[in-house]
Amino acid sequence: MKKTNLSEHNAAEVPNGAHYRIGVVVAEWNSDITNALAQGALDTLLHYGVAADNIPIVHVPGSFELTTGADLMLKNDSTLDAVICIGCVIQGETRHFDFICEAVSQGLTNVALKHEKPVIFSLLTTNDMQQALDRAGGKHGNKGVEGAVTALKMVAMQRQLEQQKR
Ligand code: RBF
Repeated sequence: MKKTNLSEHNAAEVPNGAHYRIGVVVAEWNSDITNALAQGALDTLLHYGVAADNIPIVHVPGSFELTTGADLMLKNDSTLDAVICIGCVIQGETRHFDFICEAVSQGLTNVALKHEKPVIFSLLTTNDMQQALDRAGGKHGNKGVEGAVTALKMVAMQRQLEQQKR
């Protein structure tokens, strides 16, 4: 599947989230972008039936801290089914781009494996601010929407596997 728009998805394939509890960690760096991504994720989770009370949200200073934020959320709330991590790193504006992107992608993978829960990478890694705007509700959709749909699908997948366990 190749998508041209991050918000694009087949609603019929998205599980109902009425009994799911999904945390969201939002980085404050580039907050105009990350708040738009968080709103996209929140609206999508609500749309697919997740109760507002079952969407705890925490903020961390920057994308580098998403790993710790996700780890602490999962450690302190065993009822969480998944965590969506939202950030925006812009290459033209940071020499740390490669370090941060590498650390976050590796870090979130480790957190997911440690807690055995889906941890979703909703991190925009763009060359410039315009590319970020295009993916935070602009012409390429909203990566927060994609993250929410991914979380719902992953929780359903995990529950299905657990039910079929033998
Ligand atoms: N955090 C982001 O989420 N996006 C960025 O584009 C970003 N650029 C940074 C550039 C520099 C030079 C530094 C020092 C930090 C940057 N951070 C950024 C913050 C980083 O994720 C983290 O919060 C801080 O390094 C503190 O650990």
